[in-house]
Amino acid sequence: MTNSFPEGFAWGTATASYQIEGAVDEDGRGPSIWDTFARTPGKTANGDTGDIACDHYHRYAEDVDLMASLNFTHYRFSIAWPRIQPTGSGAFNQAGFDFYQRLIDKLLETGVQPWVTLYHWDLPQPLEDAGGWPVRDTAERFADYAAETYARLNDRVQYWTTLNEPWCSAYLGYGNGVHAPGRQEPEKTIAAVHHLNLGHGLAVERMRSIRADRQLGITHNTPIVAPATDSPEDKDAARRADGFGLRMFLDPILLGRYPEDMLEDLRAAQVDLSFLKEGDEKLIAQPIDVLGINYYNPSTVRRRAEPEPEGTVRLYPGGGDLEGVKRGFPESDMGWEIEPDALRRLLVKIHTNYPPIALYVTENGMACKDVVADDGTVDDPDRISYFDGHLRSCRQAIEEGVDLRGYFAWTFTDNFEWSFAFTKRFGLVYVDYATQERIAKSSAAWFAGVAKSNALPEAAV
Ligand code: GBH
Repeated sequence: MTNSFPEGFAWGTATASYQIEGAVDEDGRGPSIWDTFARTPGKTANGDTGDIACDHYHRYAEDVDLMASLNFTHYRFSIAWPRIQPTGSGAFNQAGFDFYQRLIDKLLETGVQPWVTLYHWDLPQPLEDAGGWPVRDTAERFADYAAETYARLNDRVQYWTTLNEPWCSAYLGYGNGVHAPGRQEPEKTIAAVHHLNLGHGLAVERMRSIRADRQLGITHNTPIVAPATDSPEDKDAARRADGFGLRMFLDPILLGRYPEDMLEDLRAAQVDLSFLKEGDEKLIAQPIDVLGINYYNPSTVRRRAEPEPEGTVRLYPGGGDLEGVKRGFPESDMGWEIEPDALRRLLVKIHTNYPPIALYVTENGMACKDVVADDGTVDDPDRISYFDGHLRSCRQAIEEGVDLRGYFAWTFTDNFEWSFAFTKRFGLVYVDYATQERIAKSSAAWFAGVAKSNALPEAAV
């Protein structure tokens, strides 16, 4: 097998607005659910917020120069809805568009292709106050925002994805509440899933009618689930975890219908499905051009026979007996298991089970305990071997027929890691938050070599 990637393979890094931008009160930006959540005591590590983060709003030009110097061909970033439409409906904010215009101009000038994510979790707070994603109106509001943003920026941006990881928005936001808005109402999560799917479909329909020849799609963190044992109970647990995590999202978009076994389970768990209207599945199934997959770790589940521990908050309605277990793989600083081959299996599975679609790995990466050495450098060999292993896995998937067109490392610089705030580092570039100094880690140099040669080194790292 060759170590080269197909010609034109996209090499990028990915980021998200709230994790890097800071400048939360500038130029007319409104508050998002992440501002509110992060400012609520006890929700994030050390009570930290994204108020300043990497100060990317002011440092975007230097950041892009550094990115270009590392040979990246593409950059996946998200647009902050509350900069564009401060209250989530009604008036648009010109200064918000101006920032992204400047960023896009700078990218194109330096030869980096922009890839836009329209929603990476920063819902305008007034929309949450009106009910958030469990409410249908939020999907309509998202489509309005997406259409206007696309109308203004489609001239120079070829790649557009609607949502980043709606799994997180629905189940972490409204199920166990570890993400904004922090609600613990698992019975509402399926309404949130549906309205996220619907918002995606409505947005794609509107965007396509404005200009048809752009690459439109969505990014999912679909899990690759295995049962802990071969017992019928664990196999059924795996079916359900795969249903909640992968099929409730990919089936309506790519097959035009929700999985029947999941709808049956939900009805049996007394979940009110009246939000599902005639014709919705058709709206969700707009043709798309690209599917982004974010992958970090394998998932192994069992069916817990014992009752849930006191105080457990469920992720899924009727899912109290689903329990993740570890297989004994090495772990990242997040405590997530590392199994590069699972990425190959995930890509092959999607390729096998769904109609043909161009796939991109839109996130993959590892948190490490990075430290600055006395000579001012940051050496992160574990991250290099994580990337090397997962890229070999991608290479293998391509060999097996998967139409994989690109790979985005998570992430460019260390940044605000949601509820873990600044205690976890995922970057190729180290950030000293006291000074905002950027230091390219050894993984950045390694990646620059891969991107430049469009190939992996001969021997695995
Ligand atoms: C992504 O989410 C986000 O898009 C990005 O913003 C974020 O910074 C990045 O990843 C790193 O976290 O139950 O222990 O097996 C990642 C979504 C969902 C990945 C939960 C890990 C299971 C952990 N995550 N998942 S575990």
